[in-house]
Amino acid sequence: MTKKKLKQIFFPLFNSLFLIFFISCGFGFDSPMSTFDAQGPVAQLQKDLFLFVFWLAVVVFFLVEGAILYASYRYRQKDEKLPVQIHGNAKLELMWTILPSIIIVIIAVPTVMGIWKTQVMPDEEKSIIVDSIGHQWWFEFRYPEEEIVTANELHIPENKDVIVNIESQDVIHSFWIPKIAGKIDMVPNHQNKLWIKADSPGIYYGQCAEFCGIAHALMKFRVVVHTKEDFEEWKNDMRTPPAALNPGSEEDEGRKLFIGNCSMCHTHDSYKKAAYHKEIQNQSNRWEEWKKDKEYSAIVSAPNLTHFGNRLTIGAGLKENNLETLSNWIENPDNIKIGTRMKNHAAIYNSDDQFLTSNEIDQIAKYLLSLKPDRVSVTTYTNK
Ligand code: HEC
Ligand SMILES: [Cu+2]
Repeated sequence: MTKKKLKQIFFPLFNSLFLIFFISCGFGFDSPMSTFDAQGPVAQLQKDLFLFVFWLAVVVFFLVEGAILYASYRYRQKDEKLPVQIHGNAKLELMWTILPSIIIVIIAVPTVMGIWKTQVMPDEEKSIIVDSIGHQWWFEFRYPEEEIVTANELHIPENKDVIVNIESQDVIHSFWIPKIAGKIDMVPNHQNKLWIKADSPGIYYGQCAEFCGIAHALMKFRVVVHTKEDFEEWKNDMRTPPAALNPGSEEDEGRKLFIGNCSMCHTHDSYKKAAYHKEIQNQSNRWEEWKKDKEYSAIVSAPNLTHFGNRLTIGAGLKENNLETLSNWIENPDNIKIGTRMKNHAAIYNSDDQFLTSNEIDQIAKYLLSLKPDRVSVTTYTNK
């Protein structure tokens, strides 16, 4: 091979390798969904394992590529003579069988240990138990011991083991909080378990990681990690009724409209005693309906909107929750998220005599934003 040809092959190759390297660095190892910015022991373990295998692979890459480059240069064709013709080389063959086997063992030991560590659940008595249920296209969170139910926002205290029981009430989804723990599938009729723990307070991003239909990429959630005291406050909040409304106020008008147009799908009073079991019964009835008719069943599962005024986001983690985005959503969920069951089934979009005026939409949005406990709310945290 001529020097010119060598240049033609190797320069583009090395340039693209460097480009790939710099691009991956440039995208930020601490972006909201980066697994490189581990913020809990499970994510840390997974990251350490990844880096260990990665650097080992880098070493193997340079050794093997180096040998190839060396051999192709050292033994390049110099004249017309045929090289010595050999058949097999026992020493070499033994070496390239034994060496990789050793490398595989070196990788297998910490991997299997890691699997054990993440699969063995912490002591239930000392942990927080959460049931997380995947729905097209949002996440439900239940606290069976506290009898609290909420949607698209998982609240946990810092530095405490949390056992998440994971299921689905339609298709297969996947539960993933990149900075706190790796993913596990949410499967209908089968419970998976994951334990997580977050090092410090903040707001973390979660995401469905299994293709589950048209809005799959738009199925997200937030994890609010509280200090220990704030977590107690949050639980109390979830049992406290919202502030009373002035009769005749816009919010109160919104309340009536909500009861008439939205409450057949959305529960918004789960702060009441015994509301928890009712809501779970509701959701499982809806699931039965869905199983009978997946396409057209008008009875669909919908996110619980209790204390919606305190929620950070709408559309399952898509947009910040405020008057503008919320009105936009109620006017037409398609504005924010395609394919929702709300758009497909709510009468306000599908029957000519039930459309809402923009004034009515505004009143409903104001009502939803007024839904928060009648007391000073807990600390707001920053995004991680
Ligand atoms: C036919 C059932 C149905 C009706 C009726 C309905 N919704 Fe929904 N709603 C849903 C479903 C399903 C979702 C989840 C959509 C998604 O994220 O894919 C949803 C989501 C929402 C969300 C976002 C919640 C979150 O945490 O992201 C809000 C807010 C909302 N609906 C408000 C309303 C209002 C206000 C009305 C009445 C004007 C209404 N909905 C009527 C089914 C319904
Ligand atoms: Cu999903």
